[in-house]
Amino acid sequence: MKASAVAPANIAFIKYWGKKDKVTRLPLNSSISMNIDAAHTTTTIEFSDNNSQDQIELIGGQFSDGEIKRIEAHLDRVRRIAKISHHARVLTQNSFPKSAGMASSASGYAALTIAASEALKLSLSEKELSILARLGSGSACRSIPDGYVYWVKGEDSSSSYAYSLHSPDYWDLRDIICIVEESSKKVSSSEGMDAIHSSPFADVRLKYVNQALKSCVQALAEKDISTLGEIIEKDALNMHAVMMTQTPAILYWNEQTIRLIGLVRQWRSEGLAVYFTIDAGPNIHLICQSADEQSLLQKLRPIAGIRDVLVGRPSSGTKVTQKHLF
Ligand code: 2P0
Repeated sequence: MKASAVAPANIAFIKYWGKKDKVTRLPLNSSISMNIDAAHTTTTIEFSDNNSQDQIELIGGQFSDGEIKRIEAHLDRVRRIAKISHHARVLTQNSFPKSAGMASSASGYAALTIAASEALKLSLSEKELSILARLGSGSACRSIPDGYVYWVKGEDSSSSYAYSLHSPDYWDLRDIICIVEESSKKVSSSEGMDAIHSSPFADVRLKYVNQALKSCVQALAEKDISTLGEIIEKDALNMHAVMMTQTPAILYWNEQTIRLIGLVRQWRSEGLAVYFTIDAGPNIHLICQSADEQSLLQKLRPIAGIRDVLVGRPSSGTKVTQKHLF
């Protein structure tokens, strides 16, 4: 009853912000993302009747008590499906340091879901695995299928899951992640998105997003970088406008974030097809085609205030691995 899995992080082109149901993490809107290889999580799990309690550890870091409780609740979901009561030993490693300010819940819950299902030989379909991962963390459902992914919001828990729109080698896009702050975020995305309806713009976002999803699917189908890039930027700004106008207001950006937004616009006016997106933190993701990667990296090199740069390539989804962490 032991298995390991490797899961990619994902970057959303159309964002998930807000839940219809907190318990089942049913989103208010569908979302679209790309799995990225630069940031991934490996998890090994072993269920055994020798364990008197779950033992959950992070290599090179420490889970908070709240994080441990949330992981145990996810193990309980898997145990209920398998109809067992064995406790588990779980060891997890992120390819990126916690200090990189990267979200790890998507890759974390995707890896945990696939490793646990494999260890218990649950024989779940990709759709069922995506649903199960979603119950751990919403965005984790998008890290299960390969490449470019659509998370359909669904009507209820059994119809809200993610599927692959395109394989990772369909289009060689890049997500150049500029780390501008290394501390973890002040307001967690779970906490932040629960207050979405306190923004007067929440309903405006939820109306606009349906057309944005359609346009994004079409731009991906046509491999149209300028249309796709504009949709990605517009959606990030739309989501941040909601965040900034919630009560309490959330401003995830810092001065480097704003500086880089300006530079992206300048570089674009000079002919470089680069676009930005920003998640629930100050780090900025630059989206471009592989042919522009080197010129972009060269432009980023002299900029003070960027602590680290990760180059994300499109990746497959979560896979079982034979490389166990213990
Ligand atoms: C996204 N985020 O679509 C958006 C953009 C953050 C900003 O999905 O409460 O950690 O675990 O379901 O999955 C982060 O949200 O939230 C997220 P929970 P999650 O990538």
